[in-house]
Amino acid sequence: MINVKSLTAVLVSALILGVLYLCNSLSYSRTSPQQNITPNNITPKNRLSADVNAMSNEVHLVAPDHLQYEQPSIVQGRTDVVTVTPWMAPIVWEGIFNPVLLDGIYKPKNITIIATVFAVGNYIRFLKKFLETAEQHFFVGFKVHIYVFTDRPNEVPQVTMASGRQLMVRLVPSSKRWQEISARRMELIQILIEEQLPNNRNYIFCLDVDSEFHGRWGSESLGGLVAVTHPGYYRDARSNFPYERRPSSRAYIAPGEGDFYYCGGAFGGLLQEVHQLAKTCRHNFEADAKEDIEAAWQEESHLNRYMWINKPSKVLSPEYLWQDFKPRNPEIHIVRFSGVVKNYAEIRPNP
Ligand code: 5GW
Ligand code: MN
Repeated sequence: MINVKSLTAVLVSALILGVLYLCNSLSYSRTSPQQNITPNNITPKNRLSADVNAMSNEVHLVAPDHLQYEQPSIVQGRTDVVTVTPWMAPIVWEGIFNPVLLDGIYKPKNITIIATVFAVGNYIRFLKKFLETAEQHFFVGFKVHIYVFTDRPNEVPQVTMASGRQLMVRLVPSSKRWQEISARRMELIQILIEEQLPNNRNYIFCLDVDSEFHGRWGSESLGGLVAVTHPGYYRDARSNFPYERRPSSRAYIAPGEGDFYYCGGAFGGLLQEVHQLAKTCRHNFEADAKEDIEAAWQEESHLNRYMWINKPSKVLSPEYLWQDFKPRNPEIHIVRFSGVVKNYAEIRPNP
């Protein structure tokens, strides 16, 4: 005869065990979703939200569902240029990335791209073309906040911007000496980033105003710390780079040292990375100034020193800052951003 009491006990304990097992597998699937989902569950139509770890958005790239794009290859691609640094950072050239795939990855992240541009004194005349062409080529389809630092707020041009894109104007004092404007650039960038830091997943690019966009500058350029190789020196031996060569300067780079010569006219990255850069360059610039020393190319020299010690995680080819007067070399398949030819006597304040 079956004992009702013992049967109940067995059933209850089985139930408890079952519940315990379920709880356990649920919590397991939360921390490590991939291992707990049988292949049958992953059909293209029902990717589970558990597939994408909430944290993973921060540390690795999540591909959009069902995106069709050209098959990548590890044996065919550009052979005329180097696409990776010795410290394994990508060097971005036309033809090595897929813009559709990259936009598909970065758009859902809902990030904001901040751009800073200084238009002090006569340089305000460059702002209109800069803004108009940014509208056509710079992070199209993304949220973009452009901060203009100027002493002539009334002369900031009206440029129609797409939804999600905004212009912010910040007043800076006029100055006769460029060295003062230049010195304060890093300080103002540092202060701006400190205000923006609560959104530390966002990116910032600091750009020269005397330039125009001619081609896509987008999500392929995103990285922790991003530098652009200078169009004037990228084929040269490092002994010929115009680094600061006096050991008494904090921007000093010895002959035989240094990687590339980077532009002061374009750099960027994640907010906290560029904050560290701006803070360090400003500090070194001011400490040099106290000892009456000004680096050969001001903040560009300090930037080069910083980037030599703190290797950029992504390097942009000279496509990302060309110069209009310079004939294109064969490896330049597209010019994305380029400095205009300017009449120095006309635009610069007296030295
Ligand atoms: C720059 C050099 C000498 C005197 C004045 C300036 C200057 C630079 C200025 O009067 N106003 C100003 O807004 N700038 C900002 O600094 C612009 O954003 C400019 O693009 C940037 C760097 O100066 P550039 O563009 O003259 O430097 P290069 O090396 O690109 O010729
Ligand atoms: Mn410039």
